[in-house]
Amino acid sequence: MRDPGVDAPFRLVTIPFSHFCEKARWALDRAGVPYREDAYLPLAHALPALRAGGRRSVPVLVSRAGALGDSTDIVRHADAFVPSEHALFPGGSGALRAEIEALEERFDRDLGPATRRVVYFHLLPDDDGAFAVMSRSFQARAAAGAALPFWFGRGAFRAYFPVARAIMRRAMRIDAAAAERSMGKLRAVFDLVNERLRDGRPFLVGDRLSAADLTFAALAAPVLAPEHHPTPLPPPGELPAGLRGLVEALRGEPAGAFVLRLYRDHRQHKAGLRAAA
Ligand SMILES: N[C@@H](CCC(=O)N[C@@H](CS)C(=O)NCC(=O)O)C(=O)O
Repeated sequence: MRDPGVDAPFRLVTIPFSHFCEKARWALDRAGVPYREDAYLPLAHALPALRAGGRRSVPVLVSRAGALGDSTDIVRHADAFVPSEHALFPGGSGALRAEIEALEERFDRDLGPATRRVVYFHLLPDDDGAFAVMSRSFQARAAAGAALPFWFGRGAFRAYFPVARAIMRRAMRIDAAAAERSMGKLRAVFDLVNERLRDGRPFLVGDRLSAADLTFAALAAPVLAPEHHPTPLPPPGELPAGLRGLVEALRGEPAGAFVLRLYRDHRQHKAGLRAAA
């Protein structure tokens, strides 16, 4: 397990179950960059994110050199720590790199907000279930060394949860009409990825894992519940019926199977590529 000590040169401000945070975390873990995760609840994250030098959103990566407040910038930064043959962005300005950047951008813009809204739409009505999922993600990150808010205890989080839930619903426009629009965007991105994978290629671009693969997997994970995720959703059988049906259907598509494979085969680097190289 990585050393999450207070002396770690990097600090990552997160909401532990956020998929944009997972995207950044995956790139950092893979690169073997030592960081301490500071995990916050939605809404409670905004002030620490701003104070850290980012915007209101997480992830924010803080180092002595400054702050990076966007997951794509963090992935690029992590890439500087890995040998070039393992880089998520190939060097130079070739066609391969442009293709990876275009896909990453599309996933960030369309897929990330869509999966978030669709999952919250299904999960939030079940007060106890939603609380259990979020609470478990904090515990999973704490077990991996993350620092939790000082007031994080079962009682305090439970009391705060309905307030957070109501504000999340309003801030992210989580209602049936918006969820339906998001399903359309999700569908279009899955169609694009299914089409790309149709020829049996192992990765979306080129012959090794790239930022396009990692971004697709991290941002699609909330609708696929990969077993090897560091803050896993419950298995499909324990999810609300609407979400269970969606997870099962998407897992049956090439794009869904691809994400489960990436999590199984590429998310478990304990020591990081830098140490392994
Ligand atoms: N473009 C940003 C998006 C990050 C993002 O949407 N983060 C969400 C959590 S999944 C967030 O912090 N939302 C709360 C807010 O914006 O106040 C990135 O790639 O880092």
